[in-house]
Amino acid sequence: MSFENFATYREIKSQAEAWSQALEMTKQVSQPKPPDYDQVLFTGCGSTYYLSIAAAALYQELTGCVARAVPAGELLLNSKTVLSNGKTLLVAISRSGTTTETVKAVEKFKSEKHGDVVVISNHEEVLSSFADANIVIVKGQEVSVAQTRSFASMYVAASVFCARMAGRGDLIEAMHELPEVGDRIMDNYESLAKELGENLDFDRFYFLGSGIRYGLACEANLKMKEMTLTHSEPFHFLEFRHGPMSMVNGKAVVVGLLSDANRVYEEKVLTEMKALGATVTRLGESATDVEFESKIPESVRGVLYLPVLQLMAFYRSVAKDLNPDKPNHLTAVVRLDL
Ligand code: F1P
Repeated sequence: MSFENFATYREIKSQAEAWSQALEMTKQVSQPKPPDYDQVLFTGCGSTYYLSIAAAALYQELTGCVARAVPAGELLLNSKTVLSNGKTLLVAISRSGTTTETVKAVEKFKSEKHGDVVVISNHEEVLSSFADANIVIVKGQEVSVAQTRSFASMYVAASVFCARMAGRGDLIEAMHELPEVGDRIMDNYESLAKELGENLDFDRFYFLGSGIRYGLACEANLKMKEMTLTHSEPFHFLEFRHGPMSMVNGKAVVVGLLSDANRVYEEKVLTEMKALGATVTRLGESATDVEFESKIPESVRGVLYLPVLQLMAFYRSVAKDLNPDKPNHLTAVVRLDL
């Protein structure tokens, strides 16, 4: 069978060109000014909520300003738990630009005059009509339901947005290496992704990521669920010891999205899980099972964790005779009568 028959495979393998477009589009868009806002909120649904978690952590790390992520459904129905009386910058992220909760939440945010809106999407749709700054990466568009190329393109855009808000032109310059490194990683490690993905002795996956990587661990986890119907969960590294590690056995895979800064603490968790029988896979800049060797600053190379984990979920889906292009019960966009 040719894996190229699957849209998901083609979209994962071609994503680096969408990263390039994200970089160029986001550099050009007019930016809000950080001092104008008391807080920055990132919002989306499903994958784009996990992207919001990753982006909010990066925004606060780079700018020192308070930033939070909230599911669009929560911003719509429980806005008093996230909105303050001050002026808010809302970054609304959506592949389709038509997800009902996200559109309704942004519409309400604007009508109640809470602040300004930045939209990051792959389609110029109704969500973009509310944008004060609109970033649309059309090369991230995809036909499959589970987000892969789209997510990565919007994440690169969000990373550029955060770096620009922090005045870090140096980081944006370094990001130009990402597409080439991404393609090299896929060439070098697709076989590892296939080997792990096709091993159906594994029945549970845990994705560990801390700081700016936790949202990415959540997204990798969602790919595993959506494409393969496998029990999987994301955790912050040190959190995994506080109960969830009771699930570790010889059928478990523990995937570590390793940082440079806290590597010693993160490695210790993985070593302990290996001793409990887990198969451990490390992704990171160097001396890992998946080595980036990117020389790109840690804060803006997060997208590099994604392709191998997307491919691993893809190969497991096919090995289980599932169709990764059509995940169980799911549609590409959730439309509600709210
Ligand atoms: C949001 C979303 C996806 C999910 C699935 C259904 O879509 O929930 O995150 O993976 O594809 O739609 P969008 O608002 O990003 O278009």
